[in-house]
Amino acid sequence: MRFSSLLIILLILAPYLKVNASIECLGSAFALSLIRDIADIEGKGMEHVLENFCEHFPLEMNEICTSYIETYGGRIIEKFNEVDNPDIVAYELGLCKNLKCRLFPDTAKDLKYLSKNQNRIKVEKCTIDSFEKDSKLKDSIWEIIMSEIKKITKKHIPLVDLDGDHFVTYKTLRGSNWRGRDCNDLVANYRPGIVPPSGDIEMDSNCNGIYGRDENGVSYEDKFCKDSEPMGVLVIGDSVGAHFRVPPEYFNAQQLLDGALKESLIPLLEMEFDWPHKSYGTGHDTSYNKYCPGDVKSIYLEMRNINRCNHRNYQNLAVNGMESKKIKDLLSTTITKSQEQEDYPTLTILEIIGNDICHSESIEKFITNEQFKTNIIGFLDELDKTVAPGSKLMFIGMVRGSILYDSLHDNIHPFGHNTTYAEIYEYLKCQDLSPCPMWMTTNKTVRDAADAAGLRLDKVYKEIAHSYTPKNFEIGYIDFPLPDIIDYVKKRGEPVSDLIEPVDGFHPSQLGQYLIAEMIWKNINLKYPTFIPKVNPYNEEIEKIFNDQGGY
Ligand SMILES: *[C@@H]1O[C@H](CO)[C@@H](O)[C@H](O)[C@H]1NC(C)=O
Ligand SMILES: *[C@@H]1O[C@H](CO)[C@@H](O)[C@H](O)[C@H]1NC(C)=O
Ligand SMILES: [Ca+2]
Ligand SMILES: [Ca+2]
Repeated sequence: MRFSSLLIILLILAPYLKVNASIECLGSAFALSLIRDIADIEGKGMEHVLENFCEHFPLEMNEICTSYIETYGGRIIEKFNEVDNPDIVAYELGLCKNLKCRLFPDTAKDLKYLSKNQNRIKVEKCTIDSFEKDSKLKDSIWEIIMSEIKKITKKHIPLVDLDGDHFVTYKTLRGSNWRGRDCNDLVANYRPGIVPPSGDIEMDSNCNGIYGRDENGVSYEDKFCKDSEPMGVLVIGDSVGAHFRVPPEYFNAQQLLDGALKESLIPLLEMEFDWPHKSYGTGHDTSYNKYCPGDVKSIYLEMRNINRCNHRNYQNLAVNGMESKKIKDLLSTTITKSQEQEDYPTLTILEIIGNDICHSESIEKFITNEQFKTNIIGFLDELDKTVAPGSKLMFIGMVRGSILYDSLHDNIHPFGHNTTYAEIYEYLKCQDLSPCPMWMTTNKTVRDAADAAGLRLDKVYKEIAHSYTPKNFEIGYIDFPLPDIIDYVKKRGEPVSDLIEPVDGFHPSQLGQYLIAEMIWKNINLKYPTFIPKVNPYNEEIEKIFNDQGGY
């Protein structure tokens, strides 16, 4: 049996949204549905469920959870005696301001209740800003969680960074899962990506694990790396680049009771629900993780295969919801080229495949070519001041997002209750909470118009790639390889839905990420062979002497 989780929708939407009345309503309806489902499974009554409910959440959330249950518990039990539908209970508790947007079907009991109370119950759409706190609670659970997420994610740089070089020794909180692990967190210029100032004879300065000298006194950095054309990978992107994923385990009763939420929620919050260490751009963590299983392949790993001197030279600056007008700011969170510090060149991937289109108010108001061009050029000007000479930049085109609807609309969402993706998309739109109303919609006119806008912006990229002449890098363009990877899984007889994250019905899955890496790498080699440095003939020797080069 499957059921929903209290935080689930919040989790999906947190990176995109402000706290408002809709999210309170949505979260409450899901929470109530969870309570009802547990009661069904356990058969010990609602009171028993409420008493133990907060145990399923991380300790850090115990206080908030308990105060919620104390405030609403009695009324929840009372209302569930009268109706079955969580939407109606949430409304009657004052957590939803109207009953227009409905996720759950009515039973006969619900219909009778609705007709009896029809004069009182409002069904018109509420306005977004009519959010009112329950006076009995200090803050709403949503506000607290959102403010925690904001604290962590505001600047997208590591939380504690002793030398302020943006590279650190812990993994989460924008740490080494995002940018290669620092090998000296006390010296600002010792970090991944630098040209070692004195051959790393004494110690490793660029964190690639290569240092010391051979029996003839020649520095290993000089011998193995100096003339090997080292190159780092920099990902400037959106939630696809960051690899956003909410584990579907959160919807499974047994796994939830086994502690799925309890053990994974806090670390995942610290990661902004992203998995950059398993992403197509900067993936490097090939260890098994039950909350994100599947093989890892990435542009970084390919660059490291070519040349082991590139070990740990990756930076993932992608941010969920990123769009063209904000990409320039991302560069301020990376290292800047300075006179004293020479860096190796970088292969930058610019991948913002849809938020410029998703966030449009209507199909008449898509971003114009001129605006998009201004945004991209603004970024390029900044990039030219940031990367070392000899760098490369690869534009990745826009997604034709209608493929999401075409592949998923009739499938049942992991949330269960016989709810299809099409119904979830429409429900989110009704609540004004859809992360991408232009593609997550049953309206084909809108989906097609969004595809056309993407095609138009791809042309702008191509034009810029031709006409813009930076000092420090060359520009290439390749399409977002979704059609290629769809072909690939179809040929293997697998469902296209395997490529998409089950919970949000929107982002590429681990398999999707893997195949995106494979296709992007293939296409760069095919169309821009000069962008890829040569293979380092010393790779085997490096491996022999330095093993895993310090790992990650
Ligand atoms: C699920 O919904 C469909 C369409 O509304 C219906 O035909 C089907 O019987 C439902 N299945 C279950 C198990 O409720
Ligand atoms: C679909 O969207 C278009 C454009 O916004 C609109 O004109 C049309 O009425 C919509 N169709 C439906 C069935 O809602
Ligand atoms: Ca540091
Ligand atoms: Ca080194």
